[in-house]
Amino acid sequence: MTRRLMNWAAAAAIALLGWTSTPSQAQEWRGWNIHPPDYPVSKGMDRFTELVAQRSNGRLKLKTYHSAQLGQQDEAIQQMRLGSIDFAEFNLSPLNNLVASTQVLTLPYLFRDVEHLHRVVDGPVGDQIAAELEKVGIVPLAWYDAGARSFYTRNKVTKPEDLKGMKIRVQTSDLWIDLVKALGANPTPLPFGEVYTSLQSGVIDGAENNWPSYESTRHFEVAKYYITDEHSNVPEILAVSATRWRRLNDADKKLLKDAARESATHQRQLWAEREKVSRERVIAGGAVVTDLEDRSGWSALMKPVYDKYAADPKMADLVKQIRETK
Ligand code: BDP
Repeated sequence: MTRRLMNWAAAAAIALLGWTSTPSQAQEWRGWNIHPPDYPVSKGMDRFTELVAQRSNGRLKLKTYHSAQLGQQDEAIQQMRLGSIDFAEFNLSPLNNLVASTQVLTLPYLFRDVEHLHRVVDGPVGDQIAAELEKVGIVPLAWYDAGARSFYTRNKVTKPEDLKGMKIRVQTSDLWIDLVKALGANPTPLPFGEVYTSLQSGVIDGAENNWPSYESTRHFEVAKYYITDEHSNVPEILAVSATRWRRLNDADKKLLKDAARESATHQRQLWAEREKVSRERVIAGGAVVTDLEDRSGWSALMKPVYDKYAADPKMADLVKQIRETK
């Protein structure tokens, strides 16, 4: 009822504004986010919407629905392409099957450190991938941090062989399926929101994620062994729908882009802090961490993933550009 009323009010407002203002300016933009309000991504998005409201003097109204209120990630991607979600923050993995170049940033053991990742996504490689996403209706404005992803399991894992035969949850992405297969485990694609109960019931034996998500989802309660194999540093994007973007004038495009980039600076800072806090929190909550110094035994197993996803000339060139980014 409330939503119907809101829609009616928005429609009435547009009608009143008449031809002097376009609908894209009058309607409230709906933003999708999978994370709870206190998560670094959520705070970054809040900073973004505040800056946009301030700088447009309230003309551009953006509201983020946190905690997957507007659905799980795969649906949200479809909704953004159809224009029913106006902005969102996405991990690149569920975009892998849609836009091949996004796979490059998902590849295992590619980035030297977070500074290297920032230089890549904030530079020509990031711009190229963003341009390709725009063609499918998703316009990235800035890159958010998501740290390194590592495995966590119900039974203890200290080396790749221990994963053999285990059912490991992955995001919807062929690359992720092959990455987990390369380690001898059985990849099981599942929405993020179903991982906790699937771990609890034993439908899956493990999953993989960064410290903040391992903590915020409380997965550590049902899969307490975390091993810092850090197999992927796949980043995330703050994006708007192409439907909205195309209707904006250049000044508003710049306003949104600047606000998004500033929000990313904020998010990256919060991210670095939260990674440490989350690690402490899960350990206090009973998680048993195996810290790895030498990951060469893990990365050596990733050759089939590179052979399949980084072999064609375009992908090989992107990998080369990334490796050569100082
Ligand atoms: C988190 C990402 C989120 C993904 C989730 C997942 O921030 O976008 O949906 O992992 O594994 O780290 O599904």
